[in-house]
Amino acid sequence: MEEDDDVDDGTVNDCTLQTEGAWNADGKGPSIWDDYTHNYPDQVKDGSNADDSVESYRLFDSDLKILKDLGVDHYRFSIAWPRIFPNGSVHLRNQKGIDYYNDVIDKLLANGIEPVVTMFHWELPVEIQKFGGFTNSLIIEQFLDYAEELFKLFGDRVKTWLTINEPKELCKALYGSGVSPPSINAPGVGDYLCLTNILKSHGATYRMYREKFYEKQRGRIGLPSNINFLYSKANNTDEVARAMDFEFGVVGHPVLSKSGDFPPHVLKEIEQKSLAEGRKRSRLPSLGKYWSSVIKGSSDFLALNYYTAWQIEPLTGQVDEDSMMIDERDTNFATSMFENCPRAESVWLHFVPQGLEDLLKYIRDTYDNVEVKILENGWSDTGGNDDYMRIEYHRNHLQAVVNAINDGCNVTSYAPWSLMDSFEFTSGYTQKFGFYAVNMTSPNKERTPKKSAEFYKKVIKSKSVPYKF
Ligand code: PNW
Repeated sequence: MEEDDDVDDGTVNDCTLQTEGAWNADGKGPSIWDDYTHNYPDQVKDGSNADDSVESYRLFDSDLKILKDLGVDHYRFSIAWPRIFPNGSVHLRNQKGIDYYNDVIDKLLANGIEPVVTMFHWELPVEIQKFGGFTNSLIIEQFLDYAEELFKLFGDRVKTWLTINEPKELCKALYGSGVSPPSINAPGVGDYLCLTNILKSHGATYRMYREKFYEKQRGRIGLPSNINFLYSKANNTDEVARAMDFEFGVVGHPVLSKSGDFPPHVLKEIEQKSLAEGRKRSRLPSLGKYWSSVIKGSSDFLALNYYTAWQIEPLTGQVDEDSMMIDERDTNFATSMFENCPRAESVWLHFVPQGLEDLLKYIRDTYDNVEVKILENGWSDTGGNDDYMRIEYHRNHLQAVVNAINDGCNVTSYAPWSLMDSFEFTSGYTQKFGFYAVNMTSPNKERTPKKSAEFYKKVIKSKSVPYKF
């Protein structure tokens, strides 16, 4: 990053489910991931679970030490809903869980590190899933109750809140393809129900904060969205615009556009298909006037997770059920990787830094140059401390951000994913994203800096992108 540029690039982040461990300690209730990994260990690549993980619940002081070692000024972490409300309902609270997050927040602040808090990073209380989770509109008031408690408990000190991590990826995995618990395979139906309920939960939370808390607490709220940039194989800009409406518009358009609704052609195409299937109405539930007005403008910045870019072409062959985009039956686009870009350990991830620059320009032009905070950006490998590819990844992505800023994009912060290696959902511990390795066989699970930690320290200290390392 150039000397004169004002992006705050000090943050790193981690997800609680992936790092805390202590899955049933001190009164915590089970999340759907606890149940799933216990009941179906064969569904996790290495048969592992997050029961202990890297033990941030017990070893937060070690995390704090490496945060200070890096020199960051923000730390993004998530609150595990069932750690403080064991069955999801706020009438039963677990004081020890609350004490833990108070301690984390206070220690961060005492060390000059601002807490950036995700309310929900996929640790859904089992009891809530029993009633349908995000496919039941009851979730809206359950989430609202939960969010209100978080503002009351922590809002005096937390000034940046993120509601629900990656709605599109979450809905697709849980209720579309069903690759994650509760494994509901209802593509084009379950995922859309989930998406609308998340948008409503998020919008209602934003309004409630504004009405009840903003005056005193003065915090800001965002909805973290993973957006991969899509390039047309045929170099067709119309295809890119239409595909991006499915990739980001299904989450971003209702929040950021003037209509407060899904992109018009997305609405039209899904409705036409649904009617042609003999249904009475669109599989994509209508938001309606009231909810559109709640959701419209319900974020103070665009919270962006960027990892990679893909190629698209009109779908001609068979539908790929595993496509990471929203259902191909509706998008009518097939996605593929670029042949010549280095591949990470995660199958969906390869090295396309230009995609970040192009995405930021797309956001600038499509959504009125909204402020963007980059909340995740990272590279997975199989481990090892000489992680030069991770350094190249971050160096090139930071340069892409600088280029975009120099071109008028409104980016105000950058946070890599992630601080240390941790539990990577159905990939278990086989994919590493961290700047620090964790000794999983030692009692105190020591964190050791990789070469990339040294690199990132330099970035933070110099506020510039080092050309050589
Ligand atoms: C993120 N994609 O999810 C999550 O927010 C993190 O918890 C996770 O550790 C990280 O990615 C690395 O996997 C994503 O298909 C899931 O492009 C899928 C995609 C991107 C991010």
